[in-house]
Amino acid sequence: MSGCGSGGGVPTVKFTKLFINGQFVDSVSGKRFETIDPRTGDVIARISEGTKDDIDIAVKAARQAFDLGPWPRLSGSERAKIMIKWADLIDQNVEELATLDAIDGGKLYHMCKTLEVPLAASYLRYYAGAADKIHGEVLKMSREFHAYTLLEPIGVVGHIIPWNFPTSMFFIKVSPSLATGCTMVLKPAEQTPLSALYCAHLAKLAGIPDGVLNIVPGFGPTAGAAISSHMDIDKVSFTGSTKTGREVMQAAAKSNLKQVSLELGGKSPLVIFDDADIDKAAELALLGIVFNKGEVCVASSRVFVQEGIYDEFEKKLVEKAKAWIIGDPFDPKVQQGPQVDKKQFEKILSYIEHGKREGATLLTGGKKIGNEGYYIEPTIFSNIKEDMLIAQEEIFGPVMALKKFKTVEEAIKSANNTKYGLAAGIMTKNLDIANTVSRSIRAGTIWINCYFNLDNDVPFGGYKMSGFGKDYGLDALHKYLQVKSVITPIYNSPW
Ligand code: TXE
Repeated sequence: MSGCGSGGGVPTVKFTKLFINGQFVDSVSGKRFETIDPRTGDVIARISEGTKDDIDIAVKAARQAFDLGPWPRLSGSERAKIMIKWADLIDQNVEELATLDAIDGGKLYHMCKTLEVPLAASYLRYYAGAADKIHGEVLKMSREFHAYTLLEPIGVVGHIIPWNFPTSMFFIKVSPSLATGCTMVLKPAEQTPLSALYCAHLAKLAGIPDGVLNIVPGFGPTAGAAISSHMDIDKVSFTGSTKTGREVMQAAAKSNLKQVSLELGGKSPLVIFDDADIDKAAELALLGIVFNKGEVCVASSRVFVQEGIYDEFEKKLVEKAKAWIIGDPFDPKVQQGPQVDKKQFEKILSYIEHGKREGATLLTGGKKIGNEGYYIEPTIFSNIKEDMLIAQEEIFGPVMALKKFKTVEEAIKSANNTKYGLAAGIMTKNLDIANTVSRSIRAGTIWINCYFNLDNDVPFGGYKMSGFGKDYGLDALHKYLQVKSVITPIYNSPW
């Protein structure tokens, strides 16, 4: 580790203030909040706390930058040049950013350094590549008129993001909105504000004009709610819980009817058929629930296994879960760090207690580890009933609900037995089953014989109560664009 100056201890944090109009500034109230190291519960830094007054100032800066500033008026390729410079700076600062996310969010340092932070830079480059290819259509009208459409940036965007993937989530929101020429105010989650502020510093170095990107750390009911109810924000792009997503949408409706896109929770099924490779299936099922300590919206928290391989699968899954290495996320041997904070830690433990009380069989795990920090064992429940809380609610921790099934029809019914529809996995070598099941599950992403694989070009987002509006891919650009139709007569018409 380097840069932030940590050897796994508490780093010196360079940026702790709000970033508004290109400057790091104190909040209007002067208040600060503590961000916590989940390995120990110790304070890492005290961060300026943004509230409604700060959001108002940030929105003014973003509005000015949109109405009068260069960003929306630059050509796509000029915007792209600056975005690519920012991506290069992300790559050059990969260790600092990985350190900040690891210490702030309990995430594996090595995973952040080799995967998440480089992916963040790749989002910037992907959307930089799209910035000069955003155009409308020429339309043929029925009479002697012709029309064309312009795709215009929607204006000032409010991004509200969660804590589970702080750097990559930041860029999956910011990159397409920058490419379209929007300006923005982003509120990082209160648990993980450090990397967002560091990225703001790099944005300034890259040449993102003042006011285009404003970062206001703070809490949901104050700073977050001020974004969703603001009269001068044109669009809110939110990732977080279904409960808060509903509040964001209500606030948008009650204020200026700003457009809303929501990427919300999930209870994603992984369905494993008799012909699947049992070893691979057990490995994938475990990874599906313990990757990033289960703090993943697409975690495979419900696993359905066909009866012919169930017993062997269960045995292998439990063996693998017992061998999973939990500990300090800076240790390269460790596979799972602490949960993000005390609130999530207690929430997960209470779901585990609920599962036991409801009568599910605890196959392995179920306990916290040690007396310091927020570590939880990979936990697997079998013999679940589908109406149990642990089979219905998003736990957002390393807790799996496992169930045996007999037929394809039963598997489809079980997979769809949830209010969510974010993702699903299928494991089979049978093409007919793969095709039938992938078309029958109501979810935005289906993985066949793989899990978690996302890519820049592949749209991602929910069905049902997992939200609407896609991140990733060219689809994401359309969240930040609006279509204007321009109509003109071909020759001088009397009307
Ligand atoms: O989420 P919130 P929390 C799920 C997961 C987790 C649960 C609670 O199940 O256990 O949500 O986590 C901001 N107006 N997911 O409490 O509240 C908040 O400050 C506007 C799934 O952290 O949704 C943060 O920036 N904003 C998810 C962001 O919303 C508000 C990722 C997310 O917080 C607000 C995270 C309000 N009234 C949690 N209240 C996923 N889809 O990946 C809070 N916020």
